[in-house]
Amino acid sequence: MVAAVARRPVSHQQAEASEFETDVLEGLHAIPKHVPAKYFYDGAGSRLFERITELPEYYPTRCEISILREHAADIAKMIPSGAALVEFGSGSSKKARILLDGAAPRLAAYIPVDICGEMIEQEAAELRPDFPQLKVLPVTADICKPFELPKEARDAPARVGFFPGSTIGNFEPHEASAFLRNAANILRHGATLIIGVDLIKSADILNAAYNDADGITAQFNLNLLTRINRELGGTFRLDTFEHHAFYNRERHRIEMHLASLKRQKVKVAGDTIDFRTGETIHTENSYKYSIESLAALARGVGWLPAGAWTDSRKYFSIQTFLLAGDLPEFVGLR
Ligand code: AVJ
Repeated sequence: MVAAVARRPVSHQQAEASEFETDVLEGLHAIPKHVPAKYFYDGAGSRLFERITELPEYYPTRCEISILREHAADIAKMIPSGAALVEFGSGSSKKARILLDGAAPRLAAYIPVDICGEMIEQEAAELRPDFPQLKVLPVTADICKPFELPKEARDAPARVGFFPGSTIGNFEPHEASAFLRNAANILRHGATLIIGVDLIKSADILNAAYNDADGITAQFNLNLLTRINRELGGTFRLDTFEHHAFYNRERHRIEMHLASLKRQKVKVAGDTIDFRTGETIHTENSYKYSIESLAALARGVGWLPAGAWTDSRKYFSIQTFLLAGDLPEFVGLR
């Protein structure tokens, strides 16, 4: 009758910290050194990202919002009556609100999905008073893995996925393809996907967007080291690392790195990490697509291009896709 092992309850916080530790140590022991970009977004990182979206050089957020506003009526036509709107990786609901302003009355439900449960619960609480008739049903899940939608969404005649912010650009192309396949499996037959994607453009404009004059993007990048110091007992000295961001034309991506200004040793979670002068930690890739290159990726996992809108300078795009036929016919087989 004696329980052999007293299981310590593992809080969500602890579980996250240990995944952070595993990923950071694995990345810092690898060649080249890297840390996944998703770890930028602690409290300070999220606030710095909000400031980035307001910078004169950082065009994506303003462009995307202007496309959503300007083409709201056309985009709304992609949302059938009675549909459930599923937002993937929903940070702030600012962009969803633009769709909800027109579509809320005919939606079965709005389902923001994010790995950070705390954030979407707060977002839902802020949304409900403004859309009192709308069922707001947050789901805490990793958008890259299978998860179940609430009954209201499963029973709806159609589901519309919304993935704004060019977040898909943080994925490697094979991961972006896996995300699109997962989205198809979750949204099922008759689904629509509305994606916001940053477009390939001149290197000057791209480089400026990630090297702002005020140095906010540098602070955002360096904050990762502050987070490692605080949460993993790191000994990074921020004045010995420098923000590097550049457009890699061959791979159509912005790369962000943190470069060590000297030869040094840094401790993280009890491990020692050696840096050569100039050696970098690769902290982010932000892939840029053309309308055609995203469509090709989507087609490969069963999504048919159904529409695309851009701003007047063709900096950013909103692209829509329809799921062709029933899933068992093709998903995973192409
Ligand atoms: C959140 C992936 C859209 O790649 O532009 C902004 C993050 N990094 N400045 C991007 C980011 C540096 C951003 N995304």
